[in-house]
Amino acid sequence: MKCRKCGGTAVLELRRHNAAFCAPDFLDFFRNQVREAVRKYRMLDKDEHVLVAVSGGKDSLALWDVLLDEGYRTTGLYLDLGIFDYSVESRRKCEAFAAGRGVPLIVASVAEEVGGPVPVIKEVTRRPPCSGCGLSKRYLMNRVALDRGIGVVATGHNLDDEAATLFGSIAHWQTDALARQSPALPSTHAKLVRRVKPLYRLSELETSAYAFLRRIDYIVEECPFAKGATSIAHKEILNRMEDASPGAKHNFLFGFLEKARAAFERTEAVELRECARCGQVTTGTICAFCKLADQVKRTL
Ligand code: Q46
Ligand code: ZN
Repeated sequence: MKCRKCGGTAVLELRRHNAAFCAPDFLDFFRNQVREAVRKYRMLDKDEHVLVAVSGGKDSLALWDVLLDEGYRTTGLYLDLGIFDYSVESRRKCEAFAAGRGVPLIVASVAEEVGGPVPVIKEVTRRPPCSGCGLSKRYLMNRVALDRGIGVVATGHNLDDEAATLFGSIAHWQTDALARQSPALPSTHAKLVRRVKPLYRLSELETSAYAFLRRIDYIVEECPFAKGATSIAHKEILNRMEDASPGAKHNFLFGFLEKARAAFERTEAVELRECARCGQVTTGTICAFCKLADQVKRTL
């Protein structure tokens, strides 16, 4: 196998691109894909301060690594979900990464903010753990960014994540979710920061290869609650499609973004208000996060 760019020995074959790369040229390819994502969706300004949400996994740490390499001013945000050893270990990975690069890392604890960690939220609400966890993550990312005067949060969602989310939304025809599915979500209220996903063009395999070649020490284990999550089942279906026809995942996601997404965009604006309790944005009187925190505190 020869590198498509330099003709040297390739270390990685990317079937969907019908190409193989040596290590330096793969890293170049990877960075170019991130640059292209940022350019196409005008995700970030060069001198802008970026809050990078890190979980300790390969994707988010690879994202932080590329953004630092590209010269962005970044601060990491680790949300401690309180999920047993998984959270202890993943926090360690983020702290070690930040210390190694000499970059700031903010740690916020779900248990402190909500009144209980994710496993307790799951018991109290009797809902799937990812429901309370996802809600808390979205809320805290936005609030921490606002509190620090940072206008944009970057997350490590990759092509596989985005394609699986799209698959799930289509399977249930969740038109609101389809309207929101985008590599870059603009701010629609003074208290909502922008959200961007600069890795949306890169597959899970590619982020793993990048993290490996850059010697990033990340947590390999998945969150214990990820097992049995429907998103994993959707990823498996998409992987089978990809095996049979390389590029299928890419075509599925990119075809939607380019040809179909606009059809789901809402015409009438949703009225956004400020939560009577915490001041964050909501469509009701009290936001979903404050309601969740109330429920947890009442039960404990
Ligand atoms: S951390 Fe939280 Fe994920 Fe674990 S509980 Fe679900 S949402 S799976 S990315
Ligand atoms: Zn609130």
